[in-house]
Amino acid sequence: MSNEFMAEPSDVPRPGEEPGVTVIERDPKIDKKSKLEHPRMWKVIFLNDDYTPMNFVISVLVHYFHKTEVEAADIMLDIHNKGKGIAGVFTYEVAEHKVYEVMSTARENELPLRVIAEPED
Ligand code: TYC
Repeated sequence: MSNEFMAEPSDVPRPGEEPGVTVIERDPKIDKKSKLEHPRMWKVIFLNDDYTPMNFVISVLVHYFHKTEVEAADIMLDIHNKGKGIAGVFTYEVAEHKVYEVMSTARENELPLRVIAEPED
């Protein structure tokens, strides 16, 4: 249905054709999910091994990841039972720093604990 008040497609100014209007084209890479608006987050993942004492892992989770003793024990047991587990999710810089801190502490104590950072999907 059309009447005299309805614009024909050819009457509708296309973006950028209105006088005095400048359309800034949207970069499809800079949409709502873009890295600019939502920086990718990184999971800090502890890997299990046979030698690092359980108490050491718990204190690292309490000290560097601000877990309670109970939360830390749960996470540690999950890692122990499943092979790996997530200690937290952070921006790249923070995740990188956490990995560095934990690995340094582990090596100072001559322990083989491994911690990695992986991007979230
Ligand atoms: N499996 C270790 C033990 O039995 C404990 C452990 C837990 C080690 C988590 C590493 O990331 C780790 N002592």
